[in-house]
This record gives sequence, structure tokens and C-alpha cells, in this order.
Amino acid sequence: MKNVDSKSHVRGESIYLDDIPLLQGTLFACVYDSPVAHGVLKTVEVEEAEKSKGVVKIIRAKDLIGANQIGGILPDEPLLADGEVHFQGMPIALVLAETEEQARAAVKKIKTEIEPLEIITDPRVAFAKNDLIVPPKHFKLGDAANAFKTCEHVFEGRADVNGQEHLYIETQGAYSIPTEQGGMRVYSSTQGPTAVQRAVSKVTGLPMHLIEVDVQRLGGGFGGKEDQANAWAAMCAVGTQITKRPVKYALHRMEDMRMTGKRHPYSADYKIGFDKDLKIVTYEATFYQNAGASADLSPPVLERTLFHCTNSYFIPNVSATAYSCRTNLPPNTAFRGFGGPQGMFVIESAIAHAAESLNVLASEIQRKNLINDGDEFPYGQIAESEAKTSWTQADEKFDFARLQKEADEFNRENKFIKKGVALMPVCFGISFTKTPMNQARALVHVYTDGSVAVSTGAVEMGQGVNTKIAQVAARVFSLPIERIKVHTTNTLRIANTSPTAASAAADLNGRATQVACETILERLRKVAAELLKTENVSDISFLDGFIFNKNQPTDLDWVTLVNEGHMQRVNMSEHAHYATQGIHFDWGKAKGHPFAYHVYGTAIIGVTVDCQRGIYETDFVKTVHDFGATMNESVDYGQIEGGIVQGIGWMTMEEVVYDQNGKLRSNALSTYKIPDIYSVPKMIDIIPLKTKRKNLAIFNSKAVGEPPLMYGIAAYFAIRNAVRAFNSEQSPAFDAPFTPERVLMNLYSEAAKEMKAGK
Ligand code: MTE
Ligand code: LUZ
Ligand code: MOS
Repeated sequence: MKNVDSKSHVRGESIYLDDIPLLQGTLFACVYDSPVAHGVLKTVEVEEAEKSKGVVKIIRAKDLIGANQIGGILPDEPLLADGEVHFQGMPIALVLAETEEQARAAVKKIKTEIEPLEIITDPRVAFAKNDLIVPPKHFKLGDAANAFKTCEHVFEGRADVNGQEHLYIETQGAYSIPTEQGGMRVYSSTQGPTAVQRAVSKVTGLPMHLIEVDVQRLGGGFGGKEDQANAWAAMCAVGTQITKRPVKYALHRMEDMRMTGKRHPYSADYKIGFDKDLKIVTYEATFYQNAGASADLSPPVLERTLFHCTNSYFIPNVSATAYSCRTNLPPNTAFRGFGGPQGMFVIESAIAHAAESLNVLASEIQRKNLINDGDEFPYGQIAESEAKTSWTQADEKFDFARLQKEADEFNRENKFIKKGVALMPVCFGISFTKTPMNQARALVHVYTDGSVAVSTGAVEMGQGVNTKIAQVAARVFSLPIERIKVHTTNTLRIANTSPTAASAAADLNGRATQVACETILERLRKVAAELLKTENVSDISFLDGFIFNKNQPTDLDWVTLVNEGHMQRVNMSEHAHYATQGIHFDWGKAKGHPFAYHVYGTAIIGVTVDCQRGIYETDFVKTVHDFGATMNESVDYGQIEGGIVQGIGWMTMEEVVYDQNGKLRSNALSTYKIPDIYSVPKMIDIIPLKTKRKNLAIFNSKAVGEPPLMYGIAAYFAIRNAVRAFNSEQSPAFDAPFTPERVLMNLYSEAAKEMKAGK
């Protein structure tokens, strides 16, 4: 089955924020943001801007009627800077004008005087000053420190991994419209309609029931709109509150890149110990997260780094500590994988370090340490593991030894072009790690023409969740998909939503939809039993729009049944609730059972490096991936391919660069490179892992949104292996992304030495 949006997408008929018809009197907003990363805001001169053509109002912190605060987890993030600025791009003033051009022109006339304060961009420097967002988090299993005494081999080192720009095609934005009693309807490009509603409520001082948030779909979110859509919606809402007019703000790409946070860069120290058989005995890791200037989602991201710091491996002794370090960068935020990828990069670096020192293949170490059924994760959950099955099936299908041999043979014959391969097992926990967030609701109406309208808390952002939800309703009612319409995500229809995140939207909202549809169907089953004069209600079944009795077709069709139900005053609407059972986590002990289940898989990536130029190509990605019983193969393949390409981009070519003044240098698509059609893998081979296990997902499928991104980590290590095939003396720093410049510098010993010395 195709994505329900395919047709309207290719015709350009799908509605995004910028396609919403504007009401008469709409004002356009534009932000004046801080040109300095840290300082005391002495003066803000807006007089010239106020006189500028078309300007209706310029809003500063003091003009807000509610609180100047949008922090979701910690109240440490003002909507508009007041007194101090903490990062370049921090909003200071909001200009409202009759046209977009006028608003932007006026912003250029604002002037500020800012007394500079010390700028910190490095998380280790922030750590040294004890400038932490939250107290450190710690996971412990066994006795890591003592276990090193028993080890045959011990390796210590450092790994660094950079951030990543979300680069959703649709930039951030919102449109707010005044409604009765001083309330407002806010259209927002957000993954979290309720988060927007709360933020708007805070800054306007209005109760939540006067604020309606509506989301049709996003042109991508990737985590960047889990929390960071709030600011723009709050600004439009404040504009509406003050001017009583509709206000729209759709950010330009460079504004978006400059003002919003990204994936968190991390710096980490590791120490890993092995027995003589290359079993990992003990692992210690310390993570320094670059949180940016305020908390945003950094604390739960930090936690997920710890949850995934041992990836797919069982390690009996683990001690992992993570620090969320405050720096003068835009607050970093959720990004596909939510801290998990960074944790995994570090353990893969530790394994590669050991493999290179012991002159064995990293895959030997990886294979020997895969987690088994019954093994304990450092956070107390007991594994139901597909780590070995996915590895074995991938080896059977792809023959790792043959792929390695092909690379080795090629490398013997070619001096300046080298191939590298690397493996990446992935284990990713599905559920919000904050247990209360694992709930969802759905509202289903069956109309008298037999068509069905569904609303849930899930936001469609390209991942296909609306297709899956429509499939749930179609399957329960046994109706063709055309009879189902999944409507906008709206806080009046569905309240208190969790954001569409953690790969769990289809699971949570799909199951709520299932409950709602089944409840309605039970009522209609009784009506059908009466009509067909059957005593046993359970003899009634539904197939393709017809009613069956004892598995025999009858003349009764769905539309007739629905009409009869309506005449009998049967309720054909249902609002259902679903909450994942059996999950819990206690941060006091740092133990529990936080995940409904894990998604597993194994990928192998092959690359070719041009050792005169430092450039490279990804020849293939081959993976056996744990789909569960997939609900929609083409949607899931799309998610896996997209995740892999995004993961490879993060590990190889995407380089977020801030200078020492906290200025974003990679602030446009000319300086920030993401994978394009020329740089995507030449081949992506995806094979579903077949398992018969039961899980808590919708219809025994498995979540697919985030886990495949982490296969991309293999690209880093494949390039590394190719570099070492060219120059075996080389042991590049574990420092991602492996951009062509870094590759080139690492190919030649002298250049590498100079780079290490910082020249
Ligand atoms: N796919 C597309 N096309 N666009 C997106 O923004 N976001 C990813 C993933 N796949 C995203 C995507 C992220 S970060 C998550 S958490 C999941 O989709 C969320 O959706 P799901 O819970 O329905 O899988
Ligand atoms: N968001 C969140 C997430 O709030 N909690 C999570 O555990 C999570 N995991 C992945 C992605 N987003
Ligand atoms: Mo995804 S990072 O959970 O939005």
C-alpha cells in the first residue's frame, strides 16, 4: 500500500504551513536576534525600525503579558532576551509589519549595544567551570573499575562527535489567528502540538483551553520540531495577543540555521577491558554533552546516550557518566536517535581502537560480544535479543568474509584507491524513556455514509504515520483505505499529546486508534447480529465492506449497517486512550524496564576512498533489519533508506562549524553539505529479519523511525579502514565527521601530525 499522501505530494497539493490561506489583516513577523554569543544587553534601539514602512509593532521582553519563558523541562529559556544574551541567534525583538519584506527591512534597522562576556563553546571547558544544565547522570552494572585488574587487554582514549543540522525541507514557522475571549488558533509546524499549546499559554498568560493548536503535516522534523517549534508559535501568539491580528512567521533558511539548535556534539573518554578471548569484561565512559545555552531537551537526550552506551553488546561491568555542559551556542535539541547515536559512536570507537591495536577485525570483537536473551542492560532491563539472529542472517545473506576479502584484494592491486568495509550492529530501545509520556489518544467518527474520520496525537512529518493509522482503521473495520481520512492533529480533538517522537507515534497512536475502532465495531456487531437474527454476536464478522455471519457472506453491507446503527441511536464515535503497560524506570536507582521492546539489526557498509584527493563514495549498505511484522513495507523501506543516508551524512560530510565567538560558519547550504543524489550509497540492500516474537507494537510491527540512522556509523569506520589500508601507520583521532578534508589530512603521516598538533 502506498503512502496516503503520495498523490497530493507529487501534485504539490499537500498543505504545509506556508500553504494555509491567509486572513485579511495578517501581519508578518521577523526576529532581531543577537549578533553576539554572550553579553549584557545594554541598549536596544528600535526607534528607526518603528518608523520603518509598514511596521505595526515591535515587541520586546517587557511587552509580554504572560511569562517570558518557554523552557519545557527547565524554566531557563526566555522567549526574548532580557538583560543578557546567551548565544548568537538568540531572539531579542520581534517586528510585526504589514508585509514580510517590510518586517525584514525593519529588523535591519535595529541596533544593540552588548557588553561582551566570556564565550564558551567547548563542553569540556564548561565542565571544568562546573557549568552544568542538570546534575550528572550515571549508569552502573557490576564493578567496572575493579574488573580492569582481571583484563588481558585495556585500551583508553577519547572520541568526539559533532552535531548535525536538521535541515527539514520546511523551515520552522507558525500562524496564529485571534479567536473569541482573547483566545487564538495557532497553526504550527511542530512535532508537539501540546508543547506549543503550553508555551503559548505561558507567554500569553491564557489558559490552555483558549488555545487551539492545529498541525496538518510537517515538511520534516527529525526531532528539530519536538521542542523548538515552540518559540515561533509563541511569538506569533504574543503578536496576535498584542495586536489582535493574525500573525505569521515562516523562517528563512539562514534564520532557521542560525537561530535553532542541532544534534548535540559530544566529547567522550572511554576505557575498555577485554579477556584473552576478546570478550569485553568492563567499560567505562564519560560523556561531555554540548547542550548549548539552555536545557531544551538536553537532559533526556543525555539519558538516552547512557541507555545506548553499550549498543548491542553485553558487558558485565559498566560505569558510564554523562554531563550536560552549558555553552554559548543555540540550545541543542532532539535529533533522530536522541543521544543514542553519540553513545554508540563512542563504544564503536573503543572497539575499533582495540581491534587496530590487537590487529584483529573489529567485527570479530563485535560478534563475540553481542547481547543474548536474558543478558542485562546497564539500566536493568533484561534483553530479548535479536542481536545475534540479525548478525547471523546478515552474514548468511551477505557473506562478510567475502566482502572483506574483496576489499583486501582490491587494496592489494590499487595503490591510490582503497576500499574499506565496516559492520554496525544496532540495538535501540522503543518508548519515551520518561514513562508517563508513553500514552496516546485517538478520536474516531463513523459517518452515516460509512466513511471514517480519525484524529490522533500523531503528527505526520513524512515518516508515514498517517498511512499507518489509516491502515489500522481500515484493517479493524475491513474497509478500503479510501474510506478513511486521518485529519489534522488538533489540541481540541486530542488533548495532552506527547510529541511525535521516540519512533513511537505509530505504536502509541495506532493502538489508541485500534481501541477506538474496535469499540465502535463491537457496538455495530450487536446491531448486525439483531438484523441478521443471530443469537451469537461473535458469529458476526466484517470483510471488505460486507457483514459475514458464521463466515458466510450476507446481504448486509457496511453503509446499511451504519445507517441502521444511527437510527437505533448507537454511538458511532469513540475517543480512546492507550498507555504502554509494563514499563517503568527509577532514576534513584538508575534501573528499571524503560522500553516496550528493542529494535535490532546489523549493517555492513563498504566505501572507496580516493587517497590522492581524500574524497570517498559509499559503494553499498547491506542490512538485515528487524521490522517485526511490518505494517507497510514501502513506508518502512523508505524510513530505513532515509535513516541510513542521514546517518552517513552525520558521520561523513555534514559539518556544523561554530567559530570561537560562537558564530555559526556553516550557516547556509553552500557551507553545510548534506548527502545529495551524487553522494548517497550506490546500493542499499535491506532484508527483513524474520522473528516470531510478540511485542507491544501496533499489530506486532516494530518502530522504524530512528534505529536505521545508526547504521550510518559504519560509514565512519569503513572510511577509517580504507585510510589505514593506504597508510597503516595512521591511527586517526576518533573524531566525526570524517569529511574529505579530514580524510586527506589523515592519509599522510606528516599532515596528520601537523593536524594533531593543531597547525
Ligand atoms: N521521516 C521523515 N520523512 N521525516 C521526519 O521528520 N523524523 C524521524 C523519523 N522519520 C522523520 C522521519 C524521527 S526523529 C522520528 S522520532 C520518527 O520519524 C517519528 O515518527 P514515528 O514515531 O511515527 O516513527
Ligand atoms: N523524546 C523524548 C525522544 O522526549 N524522549 C525520548 O525518550 C525520546 N527518544 C527518542 C527521540 N525522542
Ligand atoms: Mo525523533 S528525535 O524522536 O523526533
